[in-house]
Amino acid sequence: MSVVGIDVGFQNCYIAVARSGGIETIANEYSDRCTPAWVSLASKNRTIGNAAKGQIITNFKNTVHGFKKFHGRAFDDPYVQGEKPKLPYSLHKLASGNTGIKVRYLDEDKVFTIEQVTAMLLTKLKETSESALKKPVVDCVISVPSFFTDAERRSVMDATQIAGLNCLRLINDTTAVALAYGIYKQDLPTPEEKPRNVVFVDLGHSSFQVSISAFNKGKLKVLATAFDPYLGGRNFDEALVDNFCEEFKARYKLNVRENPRAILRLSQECEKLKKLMSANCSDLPINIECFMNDIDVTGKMNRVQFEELCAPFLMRVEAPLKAVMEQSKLSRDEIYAVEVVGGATRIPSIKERISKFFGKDVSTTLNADEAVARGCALQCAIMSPAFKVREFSITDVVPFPITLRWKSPTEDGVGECEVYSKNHAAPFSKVITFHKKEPFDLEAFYSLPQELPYPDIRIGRFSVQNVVPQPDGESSKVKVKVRVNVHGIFSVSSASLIEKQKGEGEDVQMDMEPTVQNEGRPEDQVRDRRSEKIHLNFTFRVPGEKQDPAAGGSKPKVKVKSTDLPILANIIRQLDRGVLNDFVEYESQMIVQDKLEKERNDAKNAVEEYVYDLRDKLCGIYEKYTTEEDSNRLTMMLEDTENWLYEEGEDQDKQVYVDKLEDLKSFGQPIQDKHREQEDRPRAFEEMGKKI
Ligand code: ATP
Ligand code: K
Ligand code: MG
Repeated sequence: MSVVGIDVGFQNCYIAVARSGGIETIANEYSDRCTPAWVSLASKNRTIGNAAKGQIITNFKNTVHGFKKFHGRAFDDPYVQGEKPKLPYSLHKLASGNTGIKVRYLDEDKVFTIEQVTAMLLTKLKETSESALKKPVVDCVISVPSFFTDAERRSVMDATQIAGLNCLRLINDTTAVALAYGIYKQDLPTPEEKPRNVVFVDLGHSSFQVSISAFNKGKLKVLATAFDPYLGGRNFDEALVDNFCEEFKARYKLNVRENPRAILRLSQECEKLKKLMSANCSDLPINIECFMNDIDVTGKMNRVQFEELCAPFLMRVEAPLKAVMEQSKLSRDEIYAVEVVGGATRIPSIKERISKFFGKDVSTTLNADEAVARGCALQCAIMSPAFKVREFSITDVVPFPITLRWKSPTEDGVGECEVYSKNHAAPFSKVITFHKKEPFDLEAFYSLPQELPYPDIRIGRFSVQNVVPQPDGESSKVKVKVRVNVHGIFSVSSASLIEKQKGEGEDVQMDMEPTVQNEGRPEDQVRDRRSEKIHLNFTFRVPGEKQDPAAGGSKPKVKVKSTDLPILANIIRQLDRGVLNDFVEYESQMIVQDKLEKERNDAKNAVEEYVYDLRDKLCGIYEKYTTEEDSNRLTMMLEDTENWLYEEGEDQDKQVYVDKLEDLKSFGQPIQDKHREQEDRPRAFEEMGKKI
């Protein structure tokens, strides 16, 4: 069983695995521990990661990046509409209203859903893990931003399924970092002592996340999270790009905005400049040769100018810090440390602002790039039965409060109840009791629109079916279980109809107001899914008494029968399940296609290599093992083959190359054999000499 943690960043992905030695971040085939979140589609195959990034200039229309935040988003979403003009590839409105990506693939126009695109990236990350671990990888833990909503999380989960992964947990970025921080600490307070409160800050390429966790031995509890989902390193790059676009327009009369390739090159150079400015205060140059219309451009900037240019973004750092402190109700001196991760926290002015706000230096004890992936791998190891890891329980929070709404005969025709408040512990499940005579719908939505990262507050409609009145015509008691699961995804997970058994029992109050009942400690939900079974015997509330779900004992027990009720879920923006299965199939076809294309290319390269190698040797070490005539004939053949490779041989089936190589070898091999024989002879004599 594999133990793999994956940080799928907006820009950079990292993989950590558990091996006998501990948690290790692994490198891809380019010996790079970072795999860019890039996918490039072409007429014969896909390239993903580093190789895809290399296609950006030559194949920019079909090279996709910056797609992480299209998960779960409507095409009409303001964020999506705002991104559209900035992207070199095309977005497409899917029939479902979701955001799709339109590219040329296998010489056809193709639209991929965002789940498919992320699945392509995950396929690459899966393969990288498999070649490092030398075994199949299925189980994994993947990180998402803490502000990801239900729709976004479900969409990422579907992507993992398309890629053939079994995601044991979607874990919030900052929670993964907290785990990576806490699990190795030997000096955490005991459960009875006051917890150690640590702030975690992650500023990546696209977003800013802050959380506070309280640590005791063997556990961490997230107290609060806050974020700016639209603040990240990319804002700083964009500010630089804007600046130089204007400057180049004035100085060189170039309209850079109209040229997507030029914009892409300028972005890359601006990002480099930004990074250099983190280490250097003085003027730094930007030089791009043959930028547009054969013109070379140059520019420069220093840190003071950069900070001025980016002041509007720097100003946004404080709000989430303030929010997280207010929510946690902690004072600054109750904060033990402020740990920062994420590439963009390397900007000195960002660090300064954070440290000024908390009145203490920020700590960089964690690896800024790899901590999220390491935390994911640790969580995966904890959840995997194959690994023995120190027990460490995590209680996370619900970032956005969730409300249920239903039709009700009383009040204004609707009933409503907030089932999860802000920062409610998660995972967690609750049982809500309804009194109904017929099937009913529960509409789930986010209660605070202003806090959500997008305007659509809906989560989904859950229809509780097969509800019937009691034999005496009265309403039936329906117990509905709602939960936020280990991935942070909400659902109405089960429902049951409770029937009193004839002739027995007390007169039980059937109030019209639903009652909410918490089930178990949140930790139990992670460890033991069985605890979610609805028990057959309930202790009902007797009129006039205070409700106490835990109490039993002296109260009269009523014999009841519980019947599971089917629930029909209609989830906002969720991929159709049938379509999802088709995508699983299609992804494996694309994997096969990529593999075949790779084999075809390898076969072609083998011919080319053989040509060069043999030609060299014919005028070198093979010279004395062949006649001049044979050698000339063969050299001609090699030259013909080389020309063929550039002409009709450029794009042939694998078998054609294999045959070609065989053909050449039938001439080359005898010479090679003679050479080897001759080489081996003196050695054979030596051996013989030793024996004698
Ligand atoms: P997200 O967390 O938003 O999904 P991500 O995880 O891909 O994004 P990171 O890898 O944490 O992002 O950070 C990438 C960002 O950090 C980029 O904007 C990059 O330019 C920036 N960055 C990296 N090193 C430096 C540096 N030395 N100075 C300034 N910025 C840097
Ligand atoms: K990352
Ligand atoms: Mg990140």
